[in-house]
Formats: sequence, structure tokens, C-alpha cells
Amino acid sequence: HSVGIIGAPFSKGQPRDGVEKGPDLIRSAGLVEKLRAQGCAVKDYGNVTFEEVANDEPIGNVKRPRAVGSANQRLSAAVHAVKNDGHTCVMLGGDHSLAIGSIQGHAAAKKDLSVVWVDAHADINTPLTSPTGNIHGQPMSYLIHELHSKIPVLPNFSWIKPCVSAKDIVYIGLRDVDPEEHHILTLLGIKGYSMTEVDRLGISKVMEETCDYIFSKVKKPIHLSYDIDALDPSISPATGTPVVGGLTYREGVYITEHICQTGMLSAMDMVEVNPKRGRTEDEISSTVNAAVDLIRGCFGKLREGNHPADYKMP
Ligand code: DIR
Ligand code: MN
Ligand code: MN
Ligand code: MN
Repeated sequence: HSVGIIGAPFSKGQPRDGVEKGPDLIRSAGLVEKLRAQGCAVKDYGNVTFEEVANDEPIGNVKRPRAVGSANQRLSAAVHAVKNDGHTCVMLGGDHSLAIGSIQGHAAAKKDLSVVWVDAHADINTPLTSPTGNIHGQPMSYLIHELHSKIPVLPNFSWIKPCVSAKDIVYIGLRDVDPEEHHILTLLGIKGYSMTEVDRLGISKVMEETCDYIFSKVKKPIHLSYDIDALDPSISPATGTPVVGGLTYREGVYITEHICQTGMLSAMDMVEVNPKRGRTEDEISSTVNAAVDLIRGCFGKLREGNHPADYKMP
């Protein structure tokens, strides 16, 4: 695997401080070294820098639209460049509003994508349905063709072009979906495996069905958007909006192993790791280590063990 890493230390898609520390914390846990040790070629592109936006007053109830729009435009260009260099892109967030730029930049390089969204939340509120006004609960709505007519004009958002079809999305891990979001998911017939389906089918069947579904016509490149709050808060408590009853560590890793073996992973996001939400050092390290392991699972780490193809026993 050839991996390009981009950090996006950005938190203004939601109200809690600390999530901007995610990228450097995940690197400090040895991400690059561990990926290299498992045989990946890794280029770290460093962190995207974001402009300070003054007077970023809400538009309707949408909070900090100018900062979020501008940050995502920069991220989009950075992801596009990593894809043009031929790497699988790993975007380290930051909050989940960054999926706007990550998916947009990915789509600019690879026009037909499928999106696998692993999250407790659907993040598909429109600016008009959002109960909180936080853009990290809205990124999918800006990206889906079928919702384009429902998106009002926002400052610094005019560069965004919808680039994903409702039929090319699969959700896994849902357990905190707003009524307005549930309506959108139903209306558009979006495929999803809530925690109820994970309980009913087991994670192996969920992944088998997910891949049958996204590969039913052509094998499109996969964008995996992984919100660390998909995992149960007993494993990843250091996140802004933890929800009980989440994926186990093993279910979370299984998703990455299965996506890896499709050979179609083209870009991924690892978002919402927030050290300031951990109450102890152990809570923080458990969350960060889980994020690292999920990324490693995407790039060939197997729990059964690995050895290099050219290994010679001494
Ligand atoms: C809620 C919470 N649905 C919202 N979303 C979160 O703000 O739209 N997403 N926490 O990660
Ligand atoms: Mn999310
Ligand atoms: Mn291009
Ligand atoms: Mn979430």
C-alpha cells in the first residue's frame, strides 16, 4: 500500500475544543512507523493550515459557516493532490465537517465513488433540518446529488459540487439519528446498518452485504469515513458526542479488514478524536490507539499475523 497522510486540525464544525489536536496525537501514537512496519510506503503531507475567519456570524442556525467552508476548500485541494500523487489518502481530523472537503477532493480525482460511513450518527442534516446548527452533523447533505435542491446558499460553500449518489452510500453503526435525518434516509432509500442490524446479522454479514451492495454494478473506489464515536465509548470515550451501545473494538477492526481486502479503498477519514473529552490519560490513549489500529486495519494489518513475501527463515 502507498499511503498519503494529511492532518486537518480543525474543530469549528462543532462546539467542543480539543478535536483539532487529533492529527498530531494520532501521529504521536506511532501511526507512520506502524504503517511502515507492516509494509506500507508512507508519505506524511503534514497538516493543512486554515485561515482565521473574522465575524463568522451564524446563517440561520448554521454555526461558523465561513470558517467551515474555507477550511474544507483547502482540505479538498490537499486531498486532490494526494490522490493525484497516486496514494490512498488518510485524512486525520478534526471534526466530521471535514468529510466535505475530503470527499470533494477525492471525487475531483476519482469521479465515481462509493462512501462507507461508519458513525453513531448519520451526519446528513441539511442546514434547515439541523437541530444544533453544527456542521459536523451535516456534511453528507452537501455532497449528495439528491439533496442539492434542499441546500441554501452559505458563504464559502459555493465551491462545493454534489458528488455522491444516494445509492452509493452505506452507513454502519447508527444509533443516534435525528427524526429529520431518519426522514431523509428513508426518502432517499439510503442503505444503512444500524446497531440493530449489527446485532441481528453480525458484523461479517454486514460487511459481506455492504460490499455486495456497493459493488453490485461496477467496482467504484471506496471512501471510508470513520467517526471514532462509532465505537463504543468504553473503548473510545475521548470524543465529542459519545453514544452508548456502539461497535466493539473487534467489530470496528473487522470493518477495516474487510474494506482492505476489497482492494478498492481509495481514501479514508479518521475523525472526532478529542483528547480534551477524555477524563483520564487511559481514556485518551485507548481512543487514540483504537484510531491507529483502525487505520492499520485498512492497510493490511491482519490479526492472524503477517510476514513479508520475501521472508527467509534464518
Ligand atoms: C446531531 C449530532 N445529529 C447534529 N450529530 C453528531 O448535530 O446534527 N455528529 N454528533 O457526529
Ligand atoms: Mn460523524
Ligand atoms: Mn483532477
Ligand atoms: Mn458521530
